[in-house]
Amino acid sequence: MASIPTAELTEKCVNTIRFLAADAVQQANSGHPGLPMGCADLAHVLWTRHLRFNPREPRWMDRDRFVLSAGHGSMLLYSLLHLAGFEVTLDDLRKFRQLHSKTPGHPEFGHTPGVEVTSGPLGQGFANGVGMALGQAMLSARLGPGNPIEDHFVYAIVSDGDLMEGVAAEAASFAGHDKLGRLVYLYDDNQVTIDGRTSISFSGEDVTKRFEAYGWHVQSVDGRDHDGISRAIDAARAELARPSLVRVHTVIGYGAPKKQGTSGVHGSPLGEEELKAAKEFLRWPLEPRFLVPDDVRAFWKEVAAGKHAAYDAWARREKAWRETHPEKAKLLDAHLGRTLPADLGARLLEGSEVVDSTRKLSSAVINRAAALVPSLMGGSADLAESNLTEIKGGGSVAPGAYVGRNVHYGIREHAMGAIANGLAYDGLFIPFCGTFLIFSDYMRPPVRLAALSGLQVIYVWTHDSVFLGEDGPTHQPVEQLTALRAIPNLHVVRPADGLETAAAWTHALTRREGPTALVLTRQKTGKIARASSDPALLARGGYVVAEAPGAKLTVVATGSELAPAQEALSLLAKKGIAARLVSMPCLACFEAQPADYQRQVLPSAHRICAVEAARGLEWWRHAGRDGLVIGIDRFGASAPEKALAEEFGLSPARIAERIERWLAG
Ligand SMILES: Cc1ncc(C[n+]2csc(CCOP(=O)(O)OP(=O)(O)O)c2C)c(N)n1
Repeated sequence: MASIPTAELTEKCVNTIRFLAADAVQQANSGHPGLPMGCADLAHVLWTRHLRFNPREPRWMDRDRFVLSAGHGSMLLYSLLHLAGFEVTLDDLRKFRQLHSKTPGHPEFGHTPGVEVTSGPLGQGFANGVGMALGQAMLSARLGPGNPIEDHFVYAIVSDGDLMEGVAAEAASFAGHDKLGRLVYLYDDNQVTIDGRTSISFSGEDVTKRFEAYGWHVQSVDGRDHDGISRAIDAARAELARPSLVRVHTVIGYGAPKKQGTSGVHGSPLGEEELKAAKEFLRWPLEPRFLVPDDVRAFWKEVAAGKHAAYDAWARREKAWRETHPEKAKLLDAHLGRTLPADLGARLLEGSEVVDSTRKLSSAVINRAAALVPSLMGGSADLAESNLTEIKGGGSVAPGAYVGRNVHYGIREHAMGAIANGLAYDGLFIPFCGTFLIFSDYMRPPVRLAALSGLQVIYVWTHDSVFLGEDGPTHQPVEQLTALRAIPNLHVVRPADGLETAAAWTHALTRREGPTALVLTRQKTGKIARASSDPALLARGGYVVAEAPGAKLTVVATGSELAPAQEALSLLAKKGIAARLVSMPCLACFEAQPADYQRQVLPSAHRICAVEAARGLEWWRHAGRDGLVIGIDRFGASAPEKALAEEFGLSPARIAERIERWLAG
């Protein structure tokens, strides 16, 4: 570690962070200078005295994770990355918030070296960090003492907004229950948000008592007291049985004489006059902008040298550990690579000819996959019994005992999604998580972020239509499929039978560049008579199940509607109406196919009808103006499955009737 610099140099280092941020926001004429200016002290202490990182190897497996949950303060992170020697240049800082720059408005994972998570939607980063700490605890438990990922901590800067969001409450409750002691969260307790002081909306609760009640270890410290901050971090790290929150009392926009401590430093530049006044107040040269004084550079060089030495020592320990633990080393590599067997698809297909609900068929696939993929881990939001997500024999993750493969998220869908993202950001596990499809609405923010950030997360969403039956419209998804398919880079897969369920899981396990949602039935689905069960065909997202000579009509269906659609086509055939049947378990995968394949499946000369027990707006772009979408455009009803099929016109006879009427009209 670097020696602690003189008070004068320390002040210079902190002001460097402040004014890199303020200058960048001024230049971009947009952004938030307040948080970086207020948090510069605590960030300086954390990054120079505590955080383990290696700019030459930003993804070093045992680095400390740093999450800027309050992503609007992104210039704080970019300034630190620059000073610490990550591939973020002064020029990159000058291009803050510009098109294709490395320094977008909010941190984006995969875009800037050293950025651990995409943050900005408040509360998400808080919960992501919990996922990272969970992953660390789980993998470390599997590898045993002395392993090469056992030392790191997850640090975050969280703000008033983060703590007001419900997702943070869910995640904090989960972390407290599971005793995730390697979490060290620094709360930027500045009592200001956009609309003014927190007294207008956040005064009724005592954050310290709330977090203590969750089972956290809570401390308070002055935001300009470097030694105090450092001691609080030491104490937080020493408390391994409880997550830690350090309330750091800061002044937002510190140094800006007129605006500090007010929401005026939020969401817009200081302005030339106030920027000048701030520089004068803190005795900082007015020019040049983006100034990094030589002695500050030299200090950070020394810091980096200390970090590199720590890394080198770790690398030697890792090498020795690998030699003495060859089996564990293999397991570690299977996690690091999220390794899959070459014949995964074929192995998952075994036994897939059984007819059952797709959730039950999925359960069988999960358990086959779990035996083949060590990094696969599961969990559900208190619906494992209904989602059938349990990895049998995998054991439960419990407070202080992390070796299991099944996480009990409790009834915390929002945090579950965000924790799964944390696991996926780290890339040490392939997490899947389950709930009812209707409650995907409770998970939507992290699902969107998983898609945006290209994370491999698998959602097991069961009870996927009105056909879940008697629970009625509160539990019956109608518009969810349409809404989910609108999220770019989310693959929504709704398999029809065992074969498609196995193929769906193969897709989800193989696909690394984004999340995959498996949408599964509660009820048994019918048997499909198919021309081919070639896995390569299934992987195309949409394919012809049955041709019909001379047909001018193609009927597309998904999931539980495929079998009744096939029956409906038999009824129509008896009346001399020939129609081809197409299954389209994954619309996004199909739309990524070459145009000629798409035309082969949905010929332009054909009339197109889509059948799906859902809102179905997206099917119109394939059905066209003279097409037909047999879907559901109102909320469901509480009734047995059969009655619902009649009521919503989705029994084979009603489907046939509707198609006939449409053709006649
Ligand atoms: C979920 C969500 N809602 C709203 C916003 C818009 N927003 C950005 S910053 C902010 C308030 C910030 O207050 P605080 O978290 O205390 O940060 P500070 O004022 O300390 O910078 C809001 C509402 C957001 N980013 N995320």
